[in-house]
Amino acid sequence: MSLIISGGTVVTAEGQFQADVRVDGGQIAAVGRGLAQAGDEVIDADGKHILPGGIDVHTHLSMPSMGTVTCDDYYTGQVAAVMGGTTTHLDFCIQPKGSSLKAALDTWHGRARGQAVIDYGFHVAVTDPLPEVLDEIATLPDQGVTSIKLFLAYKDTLQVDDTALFRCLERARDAGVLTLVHAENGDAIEVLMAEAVARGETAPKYHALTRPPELEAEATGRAVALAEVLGAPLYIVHLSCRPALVRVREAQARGARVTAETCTQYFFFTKDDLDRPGFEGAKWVCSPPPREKEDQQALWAAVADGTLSVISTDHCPFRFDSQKTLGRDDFTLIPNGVPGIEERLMVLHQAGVRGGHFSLERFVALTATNPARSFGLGGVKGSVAPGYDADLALWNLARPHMITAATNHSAVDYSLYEGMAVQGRPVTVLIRGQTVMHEGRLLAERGSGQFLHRQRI
Ligand code: DUC
Ligand code: ZN
Ligand code: ZN
Ligand code: ZN
Repeated sequence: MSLIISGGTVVTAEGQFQADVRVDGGQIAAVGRGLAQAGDEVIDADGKHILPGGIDVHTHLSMPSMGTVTCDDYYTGQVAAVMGGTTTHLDFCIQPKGSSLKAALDTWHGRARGQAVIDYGFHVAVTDPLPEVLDEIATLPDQGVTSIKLFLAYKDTLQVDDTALFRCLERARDAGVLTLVHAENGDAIEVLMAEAVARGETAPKYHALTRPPELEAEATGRAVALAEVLGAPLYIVHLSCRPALVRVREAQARGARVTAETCTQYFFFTKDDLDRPGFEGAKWVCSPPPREKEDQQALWAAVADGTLSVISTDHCPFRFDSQKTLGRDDFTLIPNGVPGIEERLMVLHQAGVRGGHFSLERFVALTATNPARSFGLGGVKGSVAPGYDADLALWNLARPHMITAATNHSAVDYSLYEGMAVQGRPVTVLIRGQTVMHEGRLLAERGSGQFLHRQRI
């Protein structure tokens, strides 16, 4: 007996068409007209759009940072994800200094095991590039991990120097591993932050003012140059501004193996949001910070023209009532990060598709198909086609919904999109053919999410 999802409009990166979807053994067996046979279990998708489940390749669940830990664990963060139509995420496993990458991965596996309700994988952030750690990069693909991340900011905690970046790019290239870079010049930022604090400039807005776009562009250009010399693949995370975009576009025109993502929040907010009354602006403190209106316009154009191929969240939630407050008297102590794993698809559908910036097909490409292909999940996740996992989000594109923290599922106590009205939301979500969400009810069993062994890049 098969499962048939009948009568909906299938949407892929390439097109949309009326079709049934036949699911056997958790995978899509066929997509076409009139697939239902006697005895099949049928889900009626009449009037619904059948999208591949969203893939969010940039999240931070249960991550220790700046004296606290992100407030979503693998359960709450993934429940929030699935409620918003996301069925796979890639999370950052951070190497504690002195530790092996293997030990760090073991810790992260321990956090996810028994908790997960969606499928997941890990990138490893290399923070301490000891010789034996560099050697370990070649062993990562056998552990199912085919991406590493390097921070060029967060001096004295996460930041690595150019020697480490260059060596890691080289080792990663040889191992079939993609190198991700957080591109901001952490040395210059450190000086600007110290000078601001010395002048008594301690409010949240100074977070944005001490991280100017030029310092993102500089670090982006530097990472691009090192990768180009090596012929190594490079992926710039959370690109936020026009000057950094220019570096990526130029590199791509030269034929460099450079891809980049932006994150939802950079389309919606500006540095002025950090200057909201009182301490409210702390809710928007993330790095890079929200920029200017012109940057938003540049990002919309870049996701439409292909310069940027992925939109992720950088979901890094800290509670406003008890965690952001660590920086009440000094913006440099505000934990960096914003939530968004539940809102991503709904607000991007609203502003991106309804707002006329890109098609529904491009929305699917940016939020599911391209992320899968870029991160070693091509042919497995991210499309509605035979052979793919049956990770499907049935959307009612006419359904109105108001975004509010009160009905969100994350453990965080605010939403950046509070009060935003959207039309269109996922109403049923399947993972490997199992219904895991229906009409806002969680149907997944805790622990049913699987770790994904990703292919070499
Ligand atoms: N930026 C954030 O805002 N949070 C997590 C890490 C990062 O680079
Ligand atoms: Zn019907
Ligand atoms: Zn980052
Ligand atoms: Zn991040």
